[in-house]
Amino acid sequence: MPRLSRFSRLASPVDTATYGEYRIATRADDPRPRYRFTGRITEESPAGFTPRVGRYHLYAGWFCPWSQRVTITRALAGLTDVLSVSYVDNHRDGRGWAFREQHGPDPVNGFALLRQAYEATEEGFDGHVSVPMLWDRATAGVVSNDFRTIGIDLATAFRRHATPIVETYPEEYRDEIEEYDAWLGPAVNHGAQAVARPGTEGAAARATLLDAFATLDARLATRRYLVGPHLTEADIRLWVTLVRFDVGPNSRRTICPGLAAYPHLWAYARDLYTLPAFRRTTDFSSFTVADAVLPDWHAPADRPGQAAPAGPPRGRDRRRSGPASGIPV
Ligand SMILES: N[C@@H](CCC(=O)N[C@@H](CS)C(=O)NCC(=O)O)C(=O)O
Repeated sequence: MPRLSRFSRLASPVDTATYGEYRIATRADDPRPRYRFTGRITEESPAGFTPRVGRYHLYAGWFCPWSQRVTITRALAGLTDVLSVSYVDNHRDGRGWAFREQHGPDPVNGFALLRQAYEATEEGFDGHVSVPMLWDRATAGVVSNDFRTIGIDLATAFRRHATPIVETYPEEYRDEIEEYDAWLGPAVNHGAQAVARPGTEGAAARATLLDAFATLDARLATRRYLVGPHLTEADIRLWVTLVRFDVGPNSRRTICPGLAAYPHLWAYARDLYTLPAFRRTTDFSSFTVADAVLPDWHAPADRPGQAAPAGPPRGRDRRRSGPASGIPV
C-alpha cells in the first residue's frame, strides 16, 4: 500500500519501480458500480447535493477525454465562477493520479494523491481513483466519479446560479443525444482505444470506428451539429475523442490517413475548436504522443449554418434570440 502523508502538498515523482503500475482489483462478485460514486446534483437531491455557488470542486485531468467533456460543459453552462476546477498530473504510478508541480497542488484539500480524497470519503476505498471527480466541500466527500452524469448535472442543475451560454442538454433532444451516445460511445469513444487491441478484436474495432466516421461525415455534410440546430452534449462527447485521435491512437496513421480523410467531420471538429470552451480546455501536450504530427486545427472550417464571427454575445438567453452560430462560446 502506498505511504500517504496527510500534509503532503505535492506527490513525489512518478516511480513505477517502487509503486508499480496503476491497477485496480475488480471482483466479479462485487455488485457495486465500477465508478462507485454516482451522486447527482439537483434541487431535490436525496443526499442533499443541491446546486450551490462555490460548493463543489471538479478534479480533472488535461489528458483525459472524460474530464474534458465536463470542463467544456462547465464553460458552456456559465459555471467558471460557480464550480472550481483543478488538474492532476498527466502521469501516474501505482498510487494513482497525483498532484505535482506541472499542474499544481490540490487547492481544496491539500492532498498529494487523489486517492486520499476517495479514502476520505470511503474508508479502505479500493475502487477507481479516476478523474473526472466531483467533490463536495460541504460534506467533505466525493459526490461522483461517474463521467456519464457529472456533465449532465452541470448542464442542467445550476440555472438559478448561472446563465448557460449554450444549452447543451435541452429537454427536447435528450433522447436523441443518448441514442447517439449508445452508438458513438462504443464505436468511437471506446473504439478509438480498442483499435490497439491485438487480433480480431482490434480489427473489428477499427472497422466499426471507420464506419462510424464515414456515417458521421455524411451526416455532417449538411448540418453543423450532430443533434438539433445547436451545439449539444452529443457534440462534446464526440469531439473530445476526435481532438485526440490523430495525435494519439492514429498518430502513426495506422488506423486511417487522418481525420482529414473525412472532410466534413474534420471541418466540424475544427469549427468546434474555434470556440473558447473547447480551445481553452485543450492542452495538446497532455495527450500528444512523441513524434506525432499535429494537424492544422486553425484551418478555416466553412461549415453549413456558420455565420461570420460575431461580436461578444448579447442578451441572457441566446437560444431564444436565435441560433448559437458564430457566438464565441
Ligand atoms: N474509463 C472510464 C471513464 C473515466 C476514466 O477512465 N478516467 C481515466 C482518466 S482518462 C481514469 O481516471 N482512470 C482511472 C480509473 O478508471 O481507475 C470509462 O470509460 O468507463
